Amino acid sequence: MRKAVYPGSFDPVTFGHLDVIARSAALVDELVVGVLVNNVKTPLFSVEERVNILLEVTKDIPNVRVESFSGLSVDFAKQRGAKFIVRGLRAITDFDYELQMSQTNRILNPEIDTIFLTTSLEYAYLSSTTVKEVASYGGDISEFVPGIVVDKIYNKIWEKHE
Ligand code: COD
Repeated sequence: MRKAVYPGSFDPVTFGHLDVIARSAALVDELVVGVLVNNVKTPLFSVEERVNILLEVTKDIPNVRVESFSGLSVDFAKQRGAKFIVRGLRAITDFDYELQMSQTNRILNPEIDTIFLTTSLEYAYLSSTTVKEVASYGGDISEFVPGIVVDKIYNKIWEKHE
């Protein structure tokens, strides 16, 4: 069985992430989307909330599983029997970071390779950070994230401002 993991923060998941999930799920038998637990960033959503949102928005893709994980992505991949880590590339700014991470991961575990999917043009500009910024000023984020996530983001931002 050909398996891959797609690790990330997904805080929140965007149409850009979902595009990478759908396209990479079509390349493998099973794709495990992994939400990192001990991320250094202060997240808007808890890990449990992010996992639940991802479960909801990927429910129509049968070979996608969603889990949280701690520690290294290569160890998560190995534990799940995956030979590939999937990452998305938007712009040259992603490239430096992603190249460094994939090469480090190859040294940590040479049996696990990273597959990069270039962003679809319509999502090339899109990041979780932009979504949070637009939402924090009350802007319309419906073009950026699935409908079921829109109100959750506004509510979270208002909660944090109270
Ligand atoms: N189009 C295409 N791809 C996109 C888009 C878009 N619009 N938006 C995001 N992506 C891609 C990103 O480029 C990334 O590849 C992936 O989706 C996830 O993005 P984020 O922002 O949700 O997640 P990151 O990049 O913050 O996740 C970082 C990890 C958690 C994967 C990383 O920190 C990690 O692996 N940590 C564990 C420790 C480890 O193993 N470190 C590596 C050794 S150096």
